[in-house]
Amino acid sequence: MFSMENNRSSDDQKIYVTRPFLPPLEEFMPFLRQIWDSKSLTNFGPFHRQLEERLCEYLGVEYISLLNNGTNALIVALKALDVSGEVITTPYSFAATTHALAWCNIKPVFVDIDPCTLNLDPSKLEEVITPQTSAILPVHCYGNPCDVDSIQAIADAFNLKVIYDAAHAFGVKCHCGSLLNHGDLSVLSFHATKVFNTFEGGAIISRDSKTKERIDLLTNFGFDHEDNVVASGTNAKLNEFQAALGLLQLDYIDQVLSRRAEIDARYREAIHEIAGLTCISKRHQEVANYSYFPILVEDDYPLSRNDLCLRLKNDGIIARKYFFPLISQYPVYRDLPSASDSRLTVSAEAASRVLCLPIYPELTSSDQARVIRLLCY
Ligand code: T4K
Repeated sequence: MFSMENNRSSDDQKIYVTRPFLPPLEEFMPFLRQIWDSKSLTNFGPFHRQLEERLCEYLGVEYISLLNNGTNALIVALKALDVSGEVITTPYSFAATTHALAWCNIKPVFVDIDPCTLNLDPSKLEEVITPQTSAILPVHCYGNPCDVDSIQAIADAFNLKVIYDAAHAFGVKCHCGSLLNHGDLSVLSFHATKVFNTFEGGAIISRDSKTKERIDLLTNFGFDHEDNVVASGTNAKLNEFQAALGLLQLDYIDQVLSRRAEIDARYREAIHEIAGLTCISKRHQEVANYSYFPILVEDDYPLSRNDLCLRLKNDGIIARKYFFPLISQYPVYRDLPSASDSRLTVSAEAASRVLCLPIYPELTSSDQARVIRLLCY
């Protein structure tokens, strides 16, 4: 069997927060040959359609649309549902979550997070809803499910749409099956740094065929057929090279996830013994994807978070502060009334303490031991 641990080039001594998984190159060559022979390169070609079918089956969802990245997928999702006015979202995420709103001329309204899951706190949603609020944009941060039932109950009560930024949540299952079936739409990222990658890529999961059709149309300039443009769409299509890579990646996804699970378990065991470091709890989760390994550096740890990050860096270990700074602290958003630090204390605390440790299938056991040794004091 193909060994994940031996797939790393020997001259690369650095340990990164993540490394993309790539299947053996020779297995990709027949796909390339087919693309070369058919000259079908993009615009919903045969590999694109096959990948949609296989992903629906693998993820346990009914409709999926493939796009060229997760950010465009968020923007298209917002456009597809005609979201406007104000949208409630989390400041504790990657820039793309809020930037997607800004690109649609929507005002972000930041709400604080739950201290256990680091996801949007449903108990704080109601107080910020105004007549202008049209949707909620929560993030399943690190692949940990949001409290989807509470969020849906509020959305139903106030007639709001829910679009989940599920960029980290490929393959995650909650109490009732695929997490991606919650809300009106869920958005995935297939970026190189993600559990499942197509170099760049993304997807939108929808609940009915009409919505999928609208998403596909918006992804392709708004064409409904060659003589008719019915909406001001964009070009956000995934090409055949990337779709083919996705098909091959799917053959390895179970191996990728089980190697990630081993690494996750080993970190948890080790960190349990280290005073001052805590792991994020896995609530609301039946099947995890181990997409990140965040730890929180507490006051009783001998180093600050930044000093621990530096200590690792000095040894060639590139951990990352996902997500510091908060999006609400970016100069472009910090003047919004909802961005005030006093309203976002849990988020600020998490952002000041979090450090994501290296986790990826080719992280060797000895490299992981090196990381753990440096955490111990
Ligand atoms: N929503 C959420 C919640 C997200 O986290 C993201 C993306 C999005 C939406 C948007 O989805 P996309 O539009 O990206 O599909 C990275 C990724 O670029 C970004 O996709 C991701 N979230 C974010 C959390 O992380 P950076 O700027 O930290 O990536 P970078 O280039 O520093 O890479 C991190 C490490 O990964 C490097 O130190 C080494 C390794 N790496 C990276 C790349 C790109 C490789 O080994 N090879 C590579 O090709 O943002």
